Amino acid sequence: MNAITFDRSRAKFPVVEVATSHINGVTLSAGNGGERLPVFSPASEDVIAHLKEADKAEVDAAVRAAREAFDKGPWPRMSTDERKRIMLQIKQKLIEHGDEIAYLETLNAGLTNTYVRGFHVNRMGQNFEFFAEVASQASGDAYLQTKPYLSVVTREPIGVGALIGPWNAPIALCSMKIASCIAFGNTCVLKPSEFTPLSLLRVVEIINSTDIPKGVVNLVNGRGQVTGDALISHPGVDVVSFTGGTTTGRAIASKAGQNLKPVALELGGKSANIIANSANLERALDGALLGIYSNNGQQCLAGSRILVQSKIADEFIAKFIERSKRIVVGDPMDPKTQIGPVCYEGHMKRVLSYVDVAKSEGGELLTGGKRYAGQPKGYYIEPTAVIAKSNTTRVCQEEIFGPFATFLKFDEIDEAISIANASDFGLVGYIWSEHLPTVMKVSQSVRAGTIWVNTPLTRELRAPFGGYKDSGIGRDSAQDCLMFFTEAKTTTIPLQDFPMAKWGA
Ligand code: TXE
Repeated sequence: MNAITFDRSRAKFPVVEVATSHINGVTLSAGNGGERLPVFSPASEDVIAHLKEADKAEVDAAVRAAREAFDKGPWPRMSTDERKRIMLQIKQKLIEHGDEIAYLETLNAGLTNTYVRGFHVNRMGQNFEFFAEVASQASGDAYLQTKPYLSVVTREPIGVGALIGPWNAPIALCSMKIASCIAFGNTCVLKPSEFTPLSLLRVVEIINSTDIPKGVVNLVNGRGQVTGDALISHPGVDVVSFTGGTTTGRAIASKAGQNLKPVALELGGKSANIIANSANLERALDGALLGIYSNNGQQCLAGSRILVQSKIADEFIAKFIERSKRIVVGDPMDPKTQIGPVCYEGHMKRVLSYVDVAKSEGGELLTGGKRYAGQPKGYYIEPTAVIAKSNTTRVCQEEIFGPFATFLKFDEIDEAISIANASDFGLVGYIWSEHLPTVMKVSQSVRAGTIWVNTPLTRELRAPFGGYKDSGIGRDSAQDCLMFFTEAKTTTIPLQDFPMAKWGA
């Protein structure tokens, strides 16, 4: 097998040499100087570009542009129908550039092109349409109970959003943040992950090629400790929305707390995927494989703790191993590939380190556990599964965030529920069973923000999505995003004159 290589002159779509910031409708020129970081292709380990890190002054310029667009610009003041027209224009342009955006996403994040083009690009477009609709349907409240007053509650945009995104699904997750923030009349500064700056820089350029006023959507590139920290600490920011790891989430929430800024955190998970004796085994198997291995195993909502009931456990695990071995790992640009490389070298090493952790805890490696040998370079990992000794082990408690499944067996459903809940996380829970009382018991007892019954990974945009416990604070949904990205204002008007004390008369 020949190594995959990156040749800029033969790239399918243009790839910037230096990814900079995009402020007030303009992508900054790279110029000289500044901190520059290499940007890698996880498929080939080639340096495909560099990132010029935004320092404090550059972040300040981006926040000032967003502030100006919010305080004085037309966006918060325009009619909702006009904003909706522009949001739909954004959707159309992003879809038109879908091949280019998907190419950059695959090149930089290692997600398979088939998955990104077929799913994430459409989701990105849908996010703009969905939140345009939400904003256009939003309404306030009126209270007439206290006579002679009419009190009207309206929702006003909150201001400038600092949006911090991760590397595991950059366009799908960050487009949701941008769309849900700006739909209600806010402006924003997005900071993508320093590992994956390429697709989102292009997305923000395309957004700014529509009729959207300048300064509404800005982007700064750089590391979390530098650019991210400058952004969330900036006094011109009104609200912080973050998706990423729990440790970083804690730091961001503390900082936002000091500045009294509302914060939404979508963090990690270690979700239990419960397969009961009463499951449709074939469907549960399909679902368990997708639940842990899709998106190269890097997703917060993965079903990463697979709990199988004893009567079916041996058969189920044997079939899971057999299928895992036949999954196509390889070049993420190849339409046949099912699992591409994980995003960066340090992450690959971290994921693989859990194989030794599992063994040292008395677990057994069932399949995989190594770098995939079919590619001479790149951060590929064989689809991996272990069976753990108990739920207290690290492989059952820590988010591994790669193509790495951990199995446990259980006897009674109550035991599975206890195991599911014995976790610091609470993002999602899965139950596979054809027996309604079992389904209802699990869905009512597992402490997680979303329960998937006989289905994997189904996001209903209208319904809340977010975590209990260390999986986060806040929810994404039509209503939750409206509440988060707007302030409530009560205006009270007497409907007739009323007696007033005449002080000093
Ligand atoms: O994420 P970080 P990391 C989990 C997953 C993964 C682990 C660590 O388990 O292995 O987190 O990943 C920015 N101020 N998830 O370390 O640090 C950073 O630049 C402001 C779950 O790569 O959370 C990037 O843009 N910003 C997950 C973003 O935070 C800061 C998705 C995410 O990076 C910052 C990703 C700071 N002090 C990882 N420090 C999910 N929920 O889907 C970092 N950042």
